[in-house]
Amino acid sequence: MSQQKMFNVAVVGATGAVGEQIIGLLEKRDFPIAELKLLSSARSAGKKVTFKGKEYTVEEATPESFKGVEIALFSAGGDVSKALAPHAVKHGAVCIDNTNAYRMDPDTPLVVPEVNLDKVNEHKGIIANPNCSTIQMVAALKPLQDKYGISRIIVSTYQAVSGAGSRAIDEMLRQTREVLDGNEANPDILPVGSLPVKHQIAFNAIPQIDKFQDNGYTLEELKMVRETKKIMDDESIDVTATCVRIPVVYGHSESVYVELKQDYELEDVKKLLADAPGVVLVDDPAGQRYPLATDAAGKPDVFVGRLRRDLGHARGLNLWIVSDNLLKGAAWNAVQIAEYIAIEKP
Ligand code: NAP
Ligand code: 3JN
Repeated sequence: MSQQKMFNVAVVGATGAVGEQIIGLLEKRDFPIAELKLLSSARSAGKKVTFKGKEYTVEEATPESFKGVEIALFSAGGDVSKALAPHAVKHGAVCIDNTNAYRMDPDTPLVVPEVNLDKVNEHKGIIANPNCSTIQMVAALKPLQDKYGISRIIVSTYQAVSGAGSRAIDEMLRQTREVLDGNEANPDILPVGSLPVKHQIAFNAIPQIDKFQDNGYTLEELKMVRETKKIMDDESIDVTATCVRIPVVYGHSESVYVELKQDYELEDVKKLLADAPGVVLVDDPAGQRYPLATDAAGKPDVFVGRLRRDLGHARGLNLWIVSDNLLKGAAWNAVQIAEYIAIEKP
């Protein structure tokens, strides 16, 4: 048997909510790393991070940081990816980008391994990781698309604050304490939008994730629409989304209605999902068991339940889909792609 090659790996955004999860997974999965570079902005440069018992010093990310880097995992926002990923590619690295920067670029594969892993082989230096809300939905719907075809998807999300970064987690916890103490919530971070208008997230639901677009949808909603069509490789699927932030720390939940192209039996759909890679079926109304964010947190899987036929449309199906937004929704999906490149790729 040939020896596993070891890779020089860079994590850009290493001090962030997603970056920390990426580092944790690289350690847990014993990723074949020769040298590891942990990169951030100048703010966190000098910070110490322990990886496999060894202390690493976080460095400021610059175009020169990528000399000798073979795999670079980016989660420092779209502007950083746009500014630095081309330099990483020039230095010979394959970039796995967690941001919106390249997702809809026709030359960049947008990959969810359970759906379209083969697209990785078409990359020209950058592979995009989809938005967290898209990843968990398409991972669960892919087996249905393959067996029955999908004509329409209507999704409403219930998204955890960790999706908006570590400052949003702190904000939600702080506000909760303030409100319980009888004080004002003093919102400061959410929603992340184009205006300085902020709303209370503690004990609330905010129907805005990312900036509003001219058509009345938010960018998060349009990401779901566009990315779903690209990953499922079918522009004809009608997708509409409403994305809502709720006061949960980890785990996005989604109410998803799909219209299938062919008739289905509910029991067949359950079996299909129970057997699907990366998907766990939790669907036991009699036992009051269904996917919950608190159960999904910390796990790599996509949990699906509450399966029921639509009462008006015979080929309509309702599902409840839950996953840890920082794991399958970001870090784990990226590390799965990195493992394919480093270990499995022919
Ligand atoms: P976060 O907790 O706020 O962390 C941001 C990270 O980016 C920090 O490490 C920060 O370093 C670094 N950074 C900021 N500006 C930088 C710069 N100019 N140069 C280099 N590094 C810089 O945010 P997060 O939740 O981890 O999310 C980070 C990004 O990942 C998001 O903006 C988004 O694009 C992407 N994301 C994707 C998904 C998904 O759905 N796949 C989900 C969440 C996030 P400092 O410590 O120095 O500030
Ligand atoms: O809000 C969430 O739950 C997911 C957020 C994702 C996100 C946050 C800031 C910038 C993204 C993303 O992955 O689409 C971006 C971005 O890259 O534009």
